[in-house]
Amino acid sequence: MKFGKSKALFKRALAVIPGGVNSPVRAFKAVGGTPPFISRAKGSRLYDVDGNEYIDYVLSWGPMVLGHAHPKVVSALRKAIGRGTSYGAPTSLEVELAELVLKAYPSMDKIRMVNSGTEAAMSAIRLARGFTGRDRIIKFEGCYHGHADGLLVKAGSGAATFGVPDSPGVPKSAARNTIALPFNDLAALRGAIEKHWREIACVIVEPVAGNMGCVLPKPGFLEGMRKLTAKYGVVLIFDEVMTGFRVSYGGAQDRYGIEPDMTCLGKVIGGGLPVGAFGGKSDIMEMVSPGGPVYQAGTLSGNPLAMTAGIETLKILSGKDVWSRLEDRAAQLEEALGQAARTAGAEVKFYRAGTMFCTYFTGREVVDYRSAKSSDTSMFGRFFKGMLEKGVNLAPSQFEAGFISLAHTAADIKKTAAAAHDVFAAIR
Ligand code: KE4
Repeated sequence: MKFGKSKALFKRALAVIPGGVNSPVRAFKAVGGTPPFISRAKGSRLYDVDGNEYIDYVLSWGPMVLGHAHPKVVSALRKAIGRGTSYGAPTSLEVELAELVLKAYPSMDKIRMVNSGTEAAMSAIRLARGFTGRDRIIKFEGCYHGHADGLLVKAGSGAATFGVPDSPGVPKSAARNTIALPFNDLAALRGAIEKHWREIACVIVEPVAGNMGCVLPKPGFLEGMRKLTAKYGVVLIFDEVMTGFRVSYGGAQDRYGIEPDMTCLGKVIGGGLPVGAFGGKSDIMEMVSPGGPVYQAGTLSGNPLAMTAGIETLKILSGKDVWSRLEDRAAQLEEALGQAARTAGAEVKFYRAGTMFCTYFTGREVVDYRSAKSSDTSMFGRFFKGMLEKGVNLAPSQFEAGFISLAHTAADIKKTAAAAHDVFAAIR
C-alpha cells in the first residue's frame, strides 16, 4: 500500500494541530506509523487519500452502526441543511429524538441533549452531586468517561482512598473527590461505599468496558453494584456512550436487566454528528436548569442536523429484524476470527458484547485494567499493522473496542478472517 499523500498531510497537520490530530488515539501512537488520512467512506468501507480501501471496524469509534453514508441518513441531512444549520431555539427534532431514545431506555423519564460524551458524563455527575448534596464519585480503572478533570483520575495509594490526577493539569483538589476501583471487583466497591457512602454522590461505570479493550462485567458485578448504590442512596450512572445501541438496542441495561438511576449516551444517537445525552428518573432530571438549580447548557445542544442524523439512524436501527441481523453478523465475525486464530495457532482471547468486540494477545482471561495491560500489546501492534496492510482498519490501540455495522457483508467477514489468519501466522 502507498501512504505518500497521508505522510505529506500528516507532516502539514503536525505543523498546525497538536500531534497532527484532533483526538489523540487517531495519531497511531500506540501502534506506530502514519495514520491514513481518510477522503471518504461508504458502507463498511473507508478510502484514504492515497486511494487505499479498508474494511472499517472503527466506524468513527461506534457511531456508524448503519455503515458510512447511509443513503437515508444522507438524504435526510440534505433536506435538513436547506432549512438552516442551527437556530438556538427549540425544534420538534429534539422532541422526536428524545422520545425515540426514552422508548428504548425505559429507565429514563427525561433526557437532555449535549454535544459529546464528555459533556454527558460531566453533566450527569454534576447533577448527581446536586441531587444528593454529596461531593465524591466512584469510577473504575480502565473505564473512560470523557476528559473532564474529575474523571482523569487513577487510584491513589490504596483502594478507596483519594484519587490522584491521571494527567497534568488536573488539580489534586479535583482528583481528591474521585475514588478509582478495579473493574469487576464488587468487594472493593462494597468496601468503598460502606466506608464513604455519606460523601458519595454517584458510581459511574461503563457497564461493558470499551476503553480498556472490551471487558465484560462478571456475573453479579452490575447486580451487586445496583443493590449497593440503592441501599446507600448513591446515584448509579451507566455510561452507555459506547454500549448504548451497541451491546443491544436498549444498551447494557437491557442486556443485563439492570435499571440505573441515570444514563449517558452519545455516538450512535448522533448518527456520526456531534451528540451526547444524559437522562434519568424525573426526580433527578427536574433538578436541571432551567427547571431546577443545577446548571448545564450548550450553544449547539440539540442541533437540528445532528438530531436529523440521530433520528434517521434510530428509525432504521429499530426496524424489524434489523438488530438480530446486526448481532448475527457480529457473531459470524467472532466465529471467523476465532477459527482464524485457532488454525494459525495464535494465543488470543476474543471478547464480544453485541456489536462491539476486541482481541487480546494473551492466554488468560481479561477481567479488568490490570489483566488487559498484562496482555501482549506489542503483538497487538504488529497485528494491527498487518491487518491495515491487508485493507482491514482496526482500532489503533489494544485499549479500544472494535465495532461492526449493518453494512458489513459475509464477504467482508470472509476477507477479514483470511487476513487475520495470515497475520496471526506471520507475527507468532
Ligand atoms: P466524547 O467526549 O469523545 O464524545 O465521549 C467520551 C466518552 C465517554 N464515555 C465513553 C464510554 C466513551 O467511550 C467515550 C469516548 N470514546 C472514545 C473511544 N474510546 C472516543 C474516541 C476518541 O477519544 O477519539
